Amino acid sequence: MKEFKSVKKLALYSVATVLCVAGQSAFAHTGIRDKVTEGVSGYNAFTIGHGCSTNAVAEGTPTAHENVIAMSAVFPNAADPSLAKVYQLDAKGIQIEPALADLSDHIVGVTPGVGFTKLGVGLVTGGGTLFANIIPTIDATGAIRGYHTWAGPKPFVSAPLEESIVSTTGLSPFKYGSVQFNPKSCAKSLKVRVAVANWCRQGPASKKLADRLDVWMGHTTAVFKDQATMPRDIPYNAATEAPFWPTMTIYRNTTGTPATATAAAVAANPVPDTDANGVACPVDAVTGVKGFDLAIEPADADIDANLPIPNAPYPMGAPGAKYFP
Ligand SMILES: [Cu+2]
Repeated sequence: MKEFKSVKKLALYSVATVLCVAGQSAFAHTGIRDKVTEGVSGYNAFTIGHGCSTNAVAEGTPTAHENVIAMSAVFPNAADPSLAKVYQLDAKGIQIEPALADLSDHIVGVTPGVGFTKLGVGLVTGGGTLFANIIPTIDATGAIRGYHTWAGPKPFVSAPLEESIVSTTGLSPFKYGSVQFNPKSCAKSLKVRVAVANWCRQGPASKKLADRLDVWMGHTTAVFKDQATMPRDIPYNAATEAPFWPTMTIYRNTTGTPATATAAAVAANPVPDTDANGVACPVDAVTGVKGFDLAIEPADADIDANLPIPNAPYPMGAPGAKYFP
């Protein structure tokens, strides 16, 4: 099944896997390239740092990775707030229960009872996409909730992300909108967690193989329940540690931005002493930094509905047999 790897190739793999262990960020597990600042829209990308392998070998052990042949993503930007989970994080990044109902206290333009539609996700369908074939996931409101993208042969022929030849990083780009923190919110950042799946094998025959896909999110769901395909074999305990998610962190612009030759100055939006309800914003005892971090992630029902690549003709879905489940 797995071809023989030369010593030279193994050396390359060990460089990649060392990076994996070191950071869980750049060039490691699938992540998101850039952190962003509030009030700024732009282009970002998922970083596909390596292909699929089984969790039976610990991350960091030199091993062959299967080529990535398809990828899908689900953003936490549904209009229905029950399709996302919003958490305040403690100083160690641990999510505080219960989850918040929505982001209306913290993000400008988000109204109570409505989801994070302000994220402004947009599609990039040409000019350096990961694969030639890409279809957006569009909800009833016309919003882009994520996308599915795959290597040919249909309808356009394109190559997989070659991991069996040399360790490499693929970039799958997307657009994001301008997000503004409410001046009366204590939040100093918002971690936008995105569910991502990289497929390396296609069709029902691959279902028993642990290297058929990598699912990049913090926990299993009813559909994505195989721990061997998750970031690691042991489930995260959300009460004691921060789970791994591909994350785009949006930082509050607490200091403001001076004018440049091409842009006007941006006023500071400092974390206030107290929030809209008169509750004091927390100050970190060690760093003296005021405010807390928030995280938003797609809920299980949203992930299970939109992360699998549907079996339908282009442009409604990927051609051929279902990739997963
Ligand atoms: Cu990794």
